[in-house]
Amino acid sequence: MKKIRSSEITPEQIYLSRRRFMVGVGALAASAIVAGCGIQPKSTTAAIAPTATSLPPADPTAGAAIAAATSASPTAIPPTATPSAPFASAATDELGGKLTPFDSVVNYNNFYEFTTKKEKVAELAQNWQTEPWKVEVGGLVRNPKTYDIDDLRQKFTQQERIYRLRCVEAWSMVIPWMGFPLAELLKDVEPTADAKYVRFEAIYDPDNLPGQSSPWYQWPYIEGLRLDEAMNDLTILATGLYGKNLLPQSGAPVRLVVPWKYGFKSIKSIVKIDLVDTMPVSLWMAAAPDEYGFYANVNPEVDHPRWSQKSERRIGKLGRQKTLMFNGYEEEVAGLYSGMDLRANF
Ligand SMILES: Nc1nc2c(c(=O)[nH]1)N[C@H]1C(S)=C(S)[C@@H](COP(=O)(O)O)O[C@H]1N2
Ligand SMILES: [Mo]
Repeated sequence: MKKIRSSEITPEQIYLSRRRFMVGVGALAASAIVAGCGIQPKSTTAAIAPTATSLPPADPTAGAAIAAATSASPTAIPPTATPSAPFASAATDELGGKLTPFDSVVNYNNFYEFTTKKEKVAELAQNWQTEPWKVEVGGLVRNPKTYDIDDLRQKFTQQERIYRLRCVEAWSMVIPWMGFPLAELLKDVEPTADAKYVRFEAIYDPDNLPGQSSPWYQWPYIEGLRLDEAMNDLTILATGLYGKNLLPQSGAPVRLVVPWKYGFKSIKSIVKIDLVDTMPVSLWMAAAPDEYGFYANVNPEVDHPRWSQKSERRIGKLGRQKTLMFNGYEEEVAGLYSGMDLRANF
């Protein structure tokens, strides 16, 4: 299916504003117009269901995780956590994908610091204390800084952006995030000319994070981006979703969101960000280097060694839909990879 450029089908005003953070009712009403154009990707009948999770083959819980993935409706929603009013039913992403219901977003999670069972994360994480919280930003910068979570919320204007999240396990959601461009934080610390990559480190707290007793992974969770990827306008640090601060299961109090890459790049509960000159080794690269590369760009043409990446299951919808190159963000990010072999650099 040829992707219809949103510039062809949306009023100019929406086109121009669609990549900005959207705040409040006006912006969401505007997105509803896009939904009316009916440009949601068609589902495909030739879908190949993944037969395993992203876990390294040795992990004994892999089968259980995929069984859980297909089972019943979510539970354990904290009563105080209902979404705020502007997020009424009609909002969509720019390709017409409906928002994934809040209850699903906060009850179907990958957060291996707690458990590999997606339906159990919310319950296990519900009393985890994520404040006070500090994020240390340093490495190859002129101006290293430690930010309190409140600094991050106040110094950088918090706005909203609706993104698709595509897990490497071939399921996806549409989530209205709240946050700010990572580029703003990086400019604040002033990377030196030697800085080529950004390395992210999540919290290490084995007393309170039961999954960190698992010998299958090297904790803490680490991720990385090339500096130009990190500076891209789509890359955000998220502090909330559905207009509320992040709940623990979503990576409170601050996480990365890189919408054109598989979900595992979007590291949760970050405590440290370093500018570095060599490519960081992520937790997933260390765990299974043949299955998880550094780039992890969503790419329907490059299968996972154990399953197809051509289609995906949108949480809350029946059937499957085609996976789009760079998760649908090709216009914005393809230029970052021109001349690169995306099979070799998977
Ligand atoms: N610290 C940390 N971050 C993480 C993970 C994790 O296990 N630990 N899982 C990743 C994976 S595989 C996905 S798909 C997304 C899931 O985000 P969500 O639960 O908010 O949908 O978080 C990513 N970030
Ligand atoms: Mo994932």
